[in-house]
This record gives sequence, C-alpha cells and structure tokens, in this order.
Amino acid sequence: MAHTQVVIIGAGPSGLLLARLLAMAGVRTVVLERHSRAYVEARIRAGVLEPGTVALLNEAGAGARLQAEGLPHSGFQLAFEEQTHRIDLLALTGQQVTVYGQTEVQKDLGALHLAAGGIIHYEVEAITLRDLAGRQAGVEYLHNGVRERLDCDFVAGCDGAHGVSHQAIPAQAVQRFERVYPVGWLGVLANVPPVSHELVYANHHRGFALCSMRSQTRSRYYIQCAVGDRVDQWSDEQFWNELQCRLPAAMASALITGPSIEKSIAPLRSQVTEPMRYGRLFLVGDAAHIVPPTGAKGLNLAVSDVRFLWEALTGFYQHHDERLLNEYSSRALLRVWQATRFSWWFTALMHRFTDDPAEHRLQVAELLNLAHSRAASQAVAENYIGATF
Ligand code: RFL
Ligand code: PHB
Repeated sequence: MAHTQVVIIGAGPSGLLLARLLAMAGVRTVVLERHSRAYVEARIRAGVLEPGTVALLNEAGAGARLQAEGLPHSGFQLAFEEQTHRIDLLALTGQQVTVYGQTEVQKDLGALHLAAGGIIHYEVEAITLRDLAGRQAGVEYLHNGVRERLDCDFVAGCDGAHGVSHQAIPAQAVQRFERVYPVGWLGVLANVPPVSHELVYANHHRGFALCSMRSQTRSRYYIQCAVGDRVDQWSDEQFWNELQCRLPAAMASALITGPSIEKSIAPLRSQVTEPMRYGRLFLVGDAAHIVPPTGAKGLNLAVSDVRFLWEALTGFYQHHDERLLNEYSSRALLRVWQATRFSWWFTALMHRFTDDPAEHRLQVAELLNLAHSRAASQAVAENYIGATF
C-alpha cells in the first residue's frame, strides 16, 4: 500500500504553500487536485496580500516575482457622497499591503514545488477520505482512470468551500456558523489603466463598487449586483455605466473603459467551521471558513492557517511534539473570527441591503465619523493590515 506522511487535498494557494513549506522541512506530501493545472492557474480571485502573507511567501522561497512585480499600497480610499477619505495604512499602522494577483501566487508556488520534485496529481476524481479517526488515515481516488489508495499520517483539507474534506466530517462533530448576504459581486478584469493608483471602496445608494487592479495596465473592478444575476445579463457597457454612476463624479470622468477579459459573479457569504480538525483531518483556508471579499481577507486567512499547521506538523515530525497540532484549531480560529467580524462590518458599511433610507444615512454617518476620527480610521487600518501571525 502506498504511504506518505501528509496528503493535501486541493492545489489552491493554501494546498501549494503548505506542500512547499513541508517539503522544505523534509516532510513528504502528495497533493491531489480535482482540476487541471491550467484551470487553477487561471482563476481570477484575490488581489490584496497582508504583510504576514508576503512574509510567509518569502519564507517559502516564493517571493522573488512578488517583490519585483507586487505593488506596495500604503493606503486605500473610501468614497461616499461625492467625497473620498483616505485610510493611510502606513501612517496609522507603520505597514502596508501588497497588490499581487492570486493567479500569480498560484503560478509561483506551483512552479516552485514541482521544480523541487514535489508531487501534485492534477485532475484527480472521486476522492474519499477513510479512517480519519483511526491510527492511520487513507485517501482513495481515481487518477487517469485507475483507482488508487494512499495511506497517511494526516490529511490537510485545502480543497475550498466546495471540496470533500469538510463534508467528510460527521455533522455532529462540528458546529457551522453561516451567514448569507442578499447580494453578489460582479467582477470585471480589463486591460485598462486603473482609475486610481490606490484601491477605492465606494458606498453609493445604488450599491457598492470597488476599483482594484493587477498592474499599471490591468484593472479589476467590482459592483454589487443582485444575488440571482447572471453574467450574460450584464454587457460590458452596462457594467461600465453602473460603475461610473457609483463613483464620485471626478473619478467617474477619469475612468478608462475597455473590453472585459474576464467577468464573473460571486455570492457573498460567511461561514466558519469549528473546530477546524476532525481526528487526522485538518481543515485549512476556504475549506474551513469563508468571508465576504470586502475586507480582502480570504486568501490571507488561508495563509495564516497554513503557517499554524506547518508549525504544528514540523513540531510533530521534528520533535515528536503534538502540542501545536492540538492547538491548531484554536490558534487559527482566533484570527478567523477577527477577520470574519471585520469583513462583516465592512460589508455592512459599504453595501445596499434594503430599501430602508435610514440604512444609507447610518452608513454615511459612520463614514463621516471615520473621516473625522483618527481612532476610528486606525481601527480600520489595523484590521485591513491584519493581526500578526
Ligand atoms: P481555493 O483557492 O478554493 O483552492 C481549493 C482547491 O481545491 C480544489 N478542490 C479539490 N481538489 C480535489 N478534490 C476535490 N473534491 C476538490 N474540491 C476542490 C479546487 O479546484 C482548488 O484548486 O481555496 P484556498 O487554497 O483555501 O484559498 C482561498 C482563497 O482562494 C480565497 O479565500 C480568496 O480567493 C478569497 N478572496 C480574497 N481573498 C483575499 O485575501 N484578498 C482578496 O482581495 C480577495 N478577493 C476573494 C476575492 C474571493 C473572491 N471570490 C471569487 C469568492 C475576490 C473574489 C471575487
Ligand atoms: C481584488 O483586487 O480582487 C480585490 C481587492 C480588494 C478586495 C477584494 C478583491 O477587498
């Protein structure tokens, strides 16, 4: 029977980063991914990396292109009622974030791990987890039409919100906390220069809008849309018109539009699974928790989970010490709930959820308070930069 030390389900950023860090510590892993390499490397998702994320990517040896091409951002803008307020991250926290696409993180980690001889099986089907509560776990799967079984000490469930790992846990063994928001985000990627050199989060009575970017020549924009909207209902022209309408006039007139090269809709929801462990299975990243994207926390939480699990597994293999394995879930959940709270608060501040006019007036009051209070701005800045991990 084939055996490895840790089976990692999912070759997203959390699975690849964990594989890479464990390989550096001499721990043997096999990564099993449902999709092709080309598919996972093309998925457009996150763009904002906290300093702790950048630090761990550097430790993993995956920092070269990130240092060269990542855009350091020392602040971001809040737009509302024809005005903007800058959250000066650097002045308020002494730190900044880095704008670097998740697609690039994914490519850097994949190339690095494979070049160092790491094993990643792509296009694996029908994964079943066995004996998670036993002395040794097993993972069965179909690869190239052949049924395989791999025994292992531990399974890392890095397979996202729709993966098999969290579903393999008996319902009575965990608690799930879920919140569904009544809106979605329609995102467009276009080869046009960004309207602002910093991110702009806009509150408008027609709904939220976000101006982000991937480079000086590639922009990523989002607008709040209805939860049931389909991409084909939104032409490029409709998207640009709606975005323009939700930005302050001076910014809207400076917006450069162009054909979309990607367009997608993401529902907004929040979910936390507690604990993040069941026997030999550890849940990591989106497999354990989802946050609405407003706070830019999802990828950063996935990376902090990886740090905690990597420290725990190396403690176990190098020092026969199970303490950090036993503490993994509680250490990770501290940061998860911090980010869940911030993402919920920021989402509620910036989106239009109801037709109640008081909702918008209360939001504007809170935004004005942020604009006038250094203490309130500092709290936002600290949360955006993220707690140290
Ligand atoms: P992923 O990236 O979903 O990777 C999971 C991998 O597992 C594979 N998989 C399976 N493999 C084998 N067997 C199965 N049964 C499997 N089922 C699934 C999948 O194919 C995939 O390759 O999870 P991971 O690694 O935990 O990473 C999490 C992040 O991807 C996610 O949190 C972020 O993208 C969230 N997010 C953002 N996070 C940030 O930190 N900053 C941002 O600015 C930010 N913006 C965003 C976002 C997410 C968004 N969407 C699409 C929800 C913007 C958007 C619009
Ligand atoms: C992005 O660039 O995709 C992005 C940036 C900030 C967010 C969410 C997404 O809060």
